[in-house]
Amino acid sequence: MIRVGVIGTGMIGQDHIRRMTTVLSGVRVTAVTDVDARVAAEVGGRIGAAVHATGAELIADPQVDAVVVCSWGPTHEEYVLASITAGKPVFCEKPLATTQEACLRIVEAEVAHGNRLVQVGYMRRYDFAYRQLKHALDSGQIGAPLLMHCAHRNASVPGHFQKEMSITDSAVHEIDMVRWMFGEEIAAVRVLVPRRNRHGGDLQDPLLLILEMAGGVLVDVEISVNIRYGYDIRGEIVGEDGTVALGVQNPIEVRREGRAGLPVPADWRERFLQAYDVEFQEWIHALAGGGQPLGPSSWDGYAAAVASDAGVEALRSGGRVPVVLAEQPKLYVAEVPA
Ligand code: NAD
Ligand code: ISE
Repeated sequence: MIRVGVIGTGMIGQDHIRRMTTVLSGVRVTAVTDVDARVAAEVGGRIGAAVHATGAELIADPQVDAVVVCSWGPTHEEYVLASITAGKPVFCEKPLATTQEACLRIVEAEVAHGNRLVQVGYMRRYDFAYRQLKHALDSGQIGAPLLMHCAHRNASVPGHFQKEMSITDSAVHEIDMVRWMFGEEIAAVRVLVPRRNRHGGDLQDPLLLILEMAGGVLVDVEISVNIRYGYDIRGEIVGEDGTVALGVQNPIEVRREGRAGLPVPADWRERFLQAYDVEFQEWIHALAGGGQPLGPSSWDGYAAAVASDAGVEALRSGGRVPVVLAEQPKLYVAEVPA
């Protein structure tokens, strides 16, 4: 039984606590903390977990074997580094940290530790449909890939969402996904800016990212954060001999009042429900018996941060921004990209 402490009991923190408490096996949430002490006490009380005043206290708790970080992005570095110092495995929600420099400090700390402790929450790698897409690509049935078209549409975003976050918070999922899908790094990023959606207030919404893969595949990503009708994630790969796309995700069709329709998920919790379950169950299995995490690593978190920083720079400059990575430490060589 892996005993987990959760830092940050907001939206995704509570969702991961629910799955670790009521869905998955081999895991127990023994401690929680949040800067909002009221919400931490409420969540901890509900599941009978210890409620700590700080993340540092939670990481030091002998009843915590592994840490899950679900607080805001700018706080991730501190908690991931503290977990590495304590020698405890840490699952960190994306992004690993909000700057590439911070991600590199995490990589260096893990390399100094000597073995993998960190996994980053890039859950699309665990989604059944994305796994099928990758399987179809790898089997060669559509031939060599040329292009990928993606759309990442959020119904709405919170008031504190800033225009760069369309890249650093949302498109970062496609950035990680394409590295995994094509098994190669992103070479450069461009951002095109269409007419602004009137529902987006001051946000520049939507955006179109163009990712150039090292091998020449071009990926376009529409990022919309005020699409209103629901949460819609799309992907289609164009190959020399055919195409393969994410299919319709919903298992039911509703017919009423002369129309047939497919319900659209409200948000990421609904669309990626099973992906998060698989992601966490595989993480727990990997840790059981003292093993290392096998999912997205701190190197993946760093590589995604470099490409997302390039995207932010491309948004500001309007130009093509190359993605230049540090030398990859041996610790990660065998596994990245898959
Ligand atoms: P949220 O605002 O609902 O929750 C974050 C919680 O962290 C809040 O309760 C806040 O009080 C707490 N917090 C902030 N600073 C803290 C600190 N220093 N120590 C302890 N607690 C602190 O946000 P959310 O939507 O749950 O997002 C949290 C993280 O999860 C973000 O990094 C976000 O990018 C990521 N996320 C990932 C996915 C995914 O699909 N993988 C989806 C949503 C969010
Ligand atoms: C959110 O933080 C997530 O990670 C979701 O998966 C993503 O779709 C959304 O755009 C982000 O804001």
